[in-house]
Amino acid sequence: RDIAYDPPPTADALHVRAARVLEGNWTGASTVPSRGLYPHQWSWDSAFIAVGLRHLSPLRAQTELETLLAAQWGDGRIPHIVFNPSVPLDAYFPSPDFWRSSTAGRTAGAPRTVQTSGIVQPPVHALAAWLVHRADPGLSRARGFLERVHPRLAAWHRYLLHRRDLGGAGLASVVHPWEQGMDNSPCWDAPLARVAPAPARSFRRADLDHGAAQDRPTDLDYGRYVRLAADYRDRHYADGRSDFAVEDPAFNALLIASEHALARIAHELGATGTARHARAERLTGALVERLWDPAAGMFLCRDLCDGRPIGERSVSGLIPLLLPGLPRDITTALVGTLTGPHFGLGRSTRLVPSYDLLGEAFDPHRYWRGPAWFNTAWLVERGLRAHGERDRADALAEAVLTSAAGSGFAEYVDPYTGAACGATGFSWTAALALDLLH
Ligand code: 9YW
Repeated sequence: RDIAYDPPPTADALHVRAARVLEGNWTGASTVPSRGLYPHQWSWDSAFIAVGLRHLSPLRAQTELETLLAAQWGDGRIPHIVFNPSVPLDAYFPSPDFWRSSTAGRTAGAPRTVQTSGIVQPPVHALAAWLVHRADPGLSRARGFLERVHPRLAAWHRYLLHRRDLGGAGLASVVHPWEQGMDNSPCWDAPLARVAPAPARSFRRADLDHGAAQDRPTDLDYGRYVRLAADYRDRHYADGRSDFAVEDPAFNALLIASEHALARIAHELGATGTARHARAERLTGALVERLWDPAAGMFLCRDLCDGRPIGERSVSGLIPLLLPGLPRDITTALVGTLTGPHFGLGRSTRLVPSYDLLGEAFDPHRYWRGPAWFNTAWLVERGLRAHGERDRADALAEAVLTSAAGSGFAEYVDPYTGAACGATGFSWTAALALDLLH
């Protein structure tokens, strides 16, 4: 090895290392979140990945989103997983033979040629598509990228705003913890307690082959995830009454941010986009009306089964900071909560913990019950910047870069120490660090 021409990898700049992670996780048409743990295509992962990929290859970023959208169902839903047929069935649970999309999902219009899950994930896609377009508008126009994705993104939002308005107030609901993306958040403890778990012997968790059990959801959590997903499948993925139905602040804030992005996409394609911007503003009003909690100084989830707010503080309730149309008193309160004792940003923590530092269920290592994640940090960073909190945004961006690099692009980190948890070489960590470098 000639040191002058082949320096050791640790000496490489952050962007080279991040690019290498994304290169290694690219399958030819999309990117896996993590080679070992998550070997298929995940919906909101792909959106975040595209946001970073646009700096390396706008073409690959467009392809990432196009591959996902090609698996869209006839009713408009974008499935949370698109399965790679060349990966063995036992590499990930629940596998295609659990979801049975092409048969159980037929009435909802599941595709015939590709296998998918039947639940969804947060709608970050229109926002990602707009950012990807902006990275290289010439290429985007030459390929007709926005023309092709626009109708699919519009159908996706229509699905969420109609079939998933289970509370009747205009907001979209999630019917499974995996849909909101923060699987074992303490917010789900109370609503999940009503769900009879599937027996642990009835399935085999593949995630434990790759992750430490104490950093992952428990077997009891998994039993309930399996029960809810199997019941939904057995109802042929029809939307309506469900044992688990929650209005979540982050899910809806991302829908609103994406609605604004869709307005910009429509405008680029020659429409005015005014109606979409107006709808986004109406949804922002509904979000405040339904989920803002002045005493907590943040947004809370609402459990539709009993109609009550869920009294747990999750990072989800800070993500609406992303929205341009929030009243000033709310953004001020959100920044206060973010930097106060419950989340400690800039005081005891450098990245945003996923859950209340003072909460009874707080655990700095267990998945979405305390650790800091990079996608939520990226969203909060955008929110801070959008509302003029430049110094705080700069500090958070810097913390993302140092923690991403220092942890080997970990899936999540201890919010106090930045120590790596879960998988390393994680795609959205690399992608979003790349985005913050630009
Ligand atoms: C699962 C892929 C997904 C993320 C989720 C995260 C986890 C577990 O991994 O889900 O089996 O789907 O909670 O947000 O999209 O990275």
